[in-house]
Amino acid sequence: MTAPLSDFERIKAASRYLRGTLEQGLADPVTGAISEDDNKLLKFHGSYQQDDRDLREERRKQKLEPAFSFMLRARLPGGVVTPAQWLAFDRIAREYANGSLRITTRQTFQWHGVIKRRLKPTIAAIHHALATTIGACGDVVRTVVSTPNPVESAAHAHAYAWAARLSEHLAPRTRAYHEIWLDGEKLAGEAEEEPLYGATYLPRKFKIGLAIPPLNDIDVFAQDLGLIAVIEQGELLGFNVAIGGGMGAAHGDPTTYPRLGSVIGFATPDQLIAVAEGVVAVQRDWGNRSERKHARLKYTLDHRGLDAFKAELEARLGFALEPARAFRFDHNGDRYGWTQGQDGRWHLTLHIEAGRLADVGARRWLTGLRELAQVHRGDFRLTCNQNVIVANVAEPDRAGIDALVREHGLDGGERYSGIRRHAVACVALPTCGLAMAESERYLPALLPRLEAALARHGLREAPILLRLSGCPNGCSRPYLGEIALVGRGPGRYDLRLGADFTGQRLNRVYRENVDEDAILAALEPLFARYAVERDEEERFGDFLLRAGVLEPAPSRAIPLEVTP
Ligand code: SRM
Ligand code: SF4
Repeated sequence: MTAPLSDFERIKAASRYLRGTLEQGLADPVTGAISEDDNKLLKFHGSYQQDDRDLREERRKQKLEPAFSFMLRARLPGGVVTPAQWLAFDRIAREYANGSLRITTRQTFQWHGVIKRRLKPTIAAIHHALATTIGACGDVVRTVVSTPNPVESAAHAHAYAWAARLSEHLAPRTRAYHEIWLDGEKLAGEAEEEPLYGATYLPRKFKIGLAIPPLNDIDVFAQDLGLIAVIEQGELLGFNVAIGGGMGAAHGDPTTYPRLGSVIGFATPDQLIAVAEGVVAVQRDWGNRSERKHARLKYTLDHRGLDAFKAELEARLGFALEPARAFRFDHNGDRYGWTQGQDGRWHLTLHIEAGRLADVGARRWLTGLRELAQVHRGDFRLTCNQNVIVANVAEPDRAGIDALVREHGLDGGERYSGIRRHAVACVALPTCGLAMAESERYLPALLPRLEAALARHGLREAPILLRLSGCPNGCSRPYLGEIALVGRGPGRYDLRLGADFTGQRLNRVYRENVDEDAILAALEPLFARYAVERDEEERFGDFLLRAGVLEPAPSRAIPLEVTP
């Protein structure tokens, strides 16, 4: 007997291509919220209803409804933003949202704290800035990420062009977005078509990312579909195709787990769109629509078998993928400071702690970036490590940019400790409804303590990937952190250790459900050993395995790694 479809599938099917009763809900002045069903549809439009969790208890006591507001997420393929867009996004942050712009781990912007009656003008303002929020969330292909690689200009151009093409090709086609938010002409839903998605879209979210070795700054193996560019003498030969990556898991439920993508072959550029569409289509048809917690592509693969999935894909494509080509990643994370591209233009990577651009006390980063956008003549690139690159700067403009960066205290990246330079934290409290513990707000307190411990062992400069998540959903990709904290409850985390520095090995739990003192107590002796026993250039995660601190994991997750 086949399992019944999940309630979410019913809502999608009845929604008339994502319309539901959103318009009526938005117009209802009695509440700051919308209905539960519409909430699910709203995600496809790039927004989540949230409430300020810091105020929940107080408002409950006062018999008030929660302080509802909405988070909006832009769909910005490859994370490229023009200065004009930056200024528009900054204005939206100050006029419609909570005064901050949040760079996400998928190189786009989020706005938090938009109240219901401002949702429509906010989305219209994003649209006028030539951007969109459609498909930034929901059961569709989300924003396609690509390496913002500032050095190899031609390679970046390839990666960005493909990210934009894939994102456009795989975007939802419904006119509902225009009708609801942009006063577009009303269509009868029945007349509409979603050629790829159909009326019920995908079983679950779907993520695509492009990496250019040796840099794995997007965590290509965490994507449902990861594409690894193969470039020889400046020519893009094609992409190795990795499928089934994903981070999300639930505490205490071994049927959910993080998984690294498996490399299934190589596609030439002229095959790429068909291959991407094919993978999405097989997942659309084979993915689990009864149990959302098992609906991601990674579970489809483990349930049906990688070989069966590949055979189905190739049968639909009408050709076989070529064998995977050699590739090698040697690092993750961003390089701070100025770099010069092959085309002679300059690029400045700025470190933005947890991706939050706001003016708080003496730290006026929102203003700083606004002033940069007012004079900058190139573009900006957001990174999957929540940083920003002031890209394509001509030599004579560098001094002016430097002055603004210094004036606003945005020049820390190069001076920071190794662990601070490589720290990523998800949003968590107070906006994330799923957070079990603090993350973004905890990072500033945790980092100095970790830095002090590292400094005691002469490890201030050691580049260690630190990932913090407020729950096991893994929005900071914590299972790929050399050190990671995954929230369990207020002030308590699983301490996970032992991923590598290239995003190709998952970490594992070292201490379960512990507080900060226990975390630091567990790490200090490991830092001490690392300081004296490591091999030259050996990374912390690799050391922990070689030294026998961690057992090598027999993992379904290790990708087929191909090295030259
Ligand atoms: Fe995420 C859900 C924030 C990247 C896995 N994620 C959420 C929600 C929307 C909470 C919710 O469902 O109510 C969070 C909103 C918090 C807030 O207040 O803003 C949220 N996720 C984020 C962001 C903003 C984290 C950040 O600090 O930057 C990232 C936005 C990315 C973007 O621009 O699209 C973000 N989320 C990720 C990533 C990393 C990635 O994709 O590279 C992952 C792990 C990769 C993956 O998808 O497997 C991730 N988010 C999840 C999951 C677990 C999915 C799963 O398969 O189990 C959830 C929960 C869910 O979908 O049910 C989730
Ligand atoms: Fe929220 Fe959990 Fe994602 Fe952090 S990892 S943003 S707490 S869903």
